[in-house]
Order: sequence, then C-alpha cells, then structure tokens
Amino acid sequence: MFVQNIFSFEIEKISVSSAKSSYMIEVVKGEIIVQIPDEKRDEVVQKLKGSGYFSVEKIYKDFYLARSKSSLATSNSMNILEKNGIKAYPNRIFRPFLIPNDPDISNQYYLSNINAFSAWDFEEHKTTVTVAVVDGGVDSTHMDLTSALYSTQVVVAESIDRYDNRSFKIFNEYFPFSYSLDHGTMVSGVVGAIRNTEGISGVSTAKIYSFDVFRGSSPEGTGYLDEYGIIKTMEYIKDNLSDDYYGKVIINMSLGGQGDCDPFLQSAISDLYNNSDKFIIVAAAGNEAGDVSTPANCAGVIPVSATDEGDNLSSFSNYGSAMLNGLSAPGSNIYTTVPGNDYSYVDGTSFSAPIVSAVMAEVWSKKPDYKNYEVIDLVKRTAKDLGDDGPDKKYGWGRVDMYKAFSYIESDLSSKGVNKDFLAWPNPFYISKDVYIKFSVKKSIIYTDDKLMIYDFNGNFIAYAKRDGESGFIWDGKNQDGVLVVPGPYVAYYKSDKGHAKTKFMLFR
Ligand SMILES: [Ca+2]
Ligand SMILES: [Ca+2]
Repeated sequence: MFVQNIFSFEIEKISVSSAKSSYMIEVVKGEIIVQIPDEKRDEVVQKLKGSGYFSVEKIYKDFYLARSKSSLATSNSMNILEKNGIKAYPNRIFRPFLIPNDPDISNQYYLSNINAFSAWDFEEHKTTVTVAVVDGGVDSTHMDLTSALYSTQVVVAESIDRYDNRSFKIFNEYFPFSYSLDHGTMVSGVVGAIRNTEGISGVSTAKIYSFDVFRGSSPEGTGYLDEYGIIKTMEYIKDNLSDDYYGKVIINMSLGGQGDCDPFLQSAISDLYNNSDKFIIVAAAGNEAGDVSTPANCAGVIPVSATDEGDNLSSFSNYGSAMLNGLSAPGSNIYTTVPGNDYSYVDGTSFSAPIVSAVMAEVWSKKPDYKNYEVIDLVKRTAKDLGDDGPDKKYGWGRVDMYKAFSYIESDLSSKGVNKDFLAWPNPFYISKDVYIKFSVKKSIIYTDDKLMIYDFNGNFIAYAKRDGESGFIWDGKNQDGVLVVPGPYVAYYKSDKGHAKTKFMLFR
C-alpha cells in the first residue's frame, strides 16, 4: 500500500527533564504551543513574530500554535521565549504503542483471564455505547469487524501542507475505508470483533467509530501524529459524537509519547471528561518499561498497564504514579484481527487499553444513568488486586474483572429498585481496600432495641454489625468468630421495634 506522506513538518528530537529523569522526546521542528490570555494577545503575538514565528494560529481555547521557518531548533527557541517571559511547549509527536508480534501460545486467553465468558452469561442487552478508536483506521472489509463499524462514519484526521501553512482536516470516508496502520484493526478486534462462528470475539458488542489519525504519516509501521492533531480529534469528538445517536462514548487511545501531560492537551481532555454523562477516556500506559506516557498520564484519562497470562506486569509495560488512577489488563500474546481477514498474536499496552474500554462500554450500557466517574469507580473497585495491597504503581486498581463488574451491577440496589432507605457503602465492599462496610438506615425506622445482622445468600447468619453513630452501622467482613468471610453477595437485615429493612451487597477480596 502506498500512501503519500503529506505531513509538511520535520521531526526533531529534544531532551527534556522531569523531576525524576531526563529523556528524549520527538517534537515538530520549528513549532511551539503557547498559552496566551486574551488581554495579552497582541503583545505576545508581536514578541513571537519578533522571534521568528511567522504564523500564530489559535488551536484550542487560548492555546496557540506558533510556527517558524523550521530551521529554528525547538529547544533553543523555547529558551529564548522563556527569557522573554513566554512559556512555550513543544508540539510533541505521538505514536501508536505496538510491540512486534511473536506468534506462539493459545488463542484469546485474555477473555477467560478477565472472566469475560462468565460475564457474558448475564442477560444479553442492546449496546448503547460507542467506542471511538483513535488510531490508524480499520480494515472495514474484515469479516469479523464490518458490522461492528458505523457504516459511513470513519473520520480521517489529516495535516496538510498548503500555502506554507499547516492545516487540519477531518472528513468522512465511505466503505471500504482505507487505513494507515494495521494497529487500528488490531485494537478494534479486541474492542468488538463480532460474536459469530468466524474468527474471534471482541470483549464487547460496542459499535466502533474509527479515527485514522496516522493517515499522513505512512509508510506502514511508522505512524505518528502531533499533539495539535490529537487536540483537534478530541475537539471533533466533543462536537460531533455528542449526538444521542452514538450513545455514550468511550475514547480509546492506544498511542502516545513520553513526558508530562501538557496543559493544552489536558484542557481538551478535561472538556470531554467533564461531560460526565457522555465520555470516558482510556489510554495505553506505553511500552517503554518506564514511566506512564501522555495522554495516559493526563487527569481524567484512565491509564492501562499490561499483564500476561499469569497476572504479572508485562516486561514492556510502563508504570508509575499515574497508574494509581489506572487499571491493568492483558497485553501479552493478544490474539486479534489484522487486515485481510486475518488474525495474529500481538503484544502491547495498546491491546490492554481496549479491553478496559470494552468492559467500561458494557458496564455503561447496562447502567446508562451512571456518571462516567461512577462507571470508572465500579470497574476499579471490582478489579483483581495484584502486586502491593490496594492501588499501586504497576497494576493501578488491579486487573480488570468483567464478571465482578457485572456481578456488582446485578446486585446493585438501584438497578432493582429495592428499598433505598437502607444503604450499604461502599458496595461492593472491597475488603483489601476498605476497612469497613458502612450501613445507613433511614431515621423513620431507627428505634431502640435495634440490630443489624449480616446473612449469606443461603440465609445463614454471619455476624452482627456494630453501631456507628446515630443511624449507621459498620461491619469488618468477619464472622462472629473473627474470621474473614468468603467473597460473594451478602444480605444486611435491620430490625427495630419500629420496622425492618434489608439490602444486598457484594464483598470482594
Ligand atoms: Ca467473530
Ligand atoms: Ca495492588
């Protein structure tokens, strides 16, 4: 496949340092991004033009892309601007996270690893969630993907050279779509390969909205996009996928670059995340066995590290403090779709992220009244805790467990419309993270000689909860003999001289 390289910019490598270390990043040569408050606009633009930036273009809110003749080395010009009181950021290059494949072991162990087969035993439901795969496009003729794709809704993000300026263009493509990287087809198969008698099954039945953001950067395998393009893609999603037609939208980004989250990218991401009825953003942690990449380390993004069949961190997976907000999912030996009606084993956090995206899509589809943070919280709390106790820098909140996430939904009070006068919190009660489960009883039934008793689902008495405050009780997950009980659903039963109430909750280790 021949695709003309229509990017007009050169890539430069510069050294940056964070609190912990210094490392090389790729940036667009001669370009910087600057935040300019409206009241200082004219003054700063003049200074920039005086420093050799012939074009200053608004890209998002009060962030501007300044472009010089590309002979200006980015690091030098940033230093010069800094001395002039202008804080400038490089326009970084993002690439897809892929590790060359190493075909060997069995097919799709990741589905049993995350308990997808058990989860799918729950009642089938119509998926109302779209997964936006921001990647290298998709092979729309793949028999295991065609019907999972929006028919004419592929959008291509593209940077083109015109009159010495860069511009950015997004347009629809019609079946069959072309694609710039095999990577997007691999990611899409994990999200939603069709459940039929052919090939594989994706983790979810979500519809896939494919973005080809690497279109301008072929040949195959060398895809990249600058942050400007990512921001425009985020803006496009915010403006165009808000339509009810697409339902909730999970944005999957199995791509990125090293370094901290820049403020302009953070701004575009926050605008999506703050629309809490609509968007969830998931990103791969990256494959450098180093610190979590951008955009995975931006606030409001769920970073995903990779695990292997033994629930160990994959050797290539990034990790770090950003993972304290994240999750892990299988990323080693992932069997998935590749272009040309074919399948292959691939490795990378690129394939862990779509597992999490797919689980969140299914959860949100079952609980459309949830806010994005409630979906995220549920999937975190039901993940299998690995490594150090509780959330940690390698596995985040743990390896996603689709069955436990679904079990929680099924046992959730609000989904059944049961007595909300009596609440258990947190539910599920994750005994390795929570010291107590708390119960709150409505004041109208609180009275003297009351008791709160815990039963298992077979009706066996387990323990009395302890009083905690005027209308509350707590329980530490132990039976009357002081032994921790087994994970599963439990019933809390409150009884006083004025009335009684019961509620269900889940207990996990
Ligand atoms: Ca299939
Ligand atoms: Ca842990």
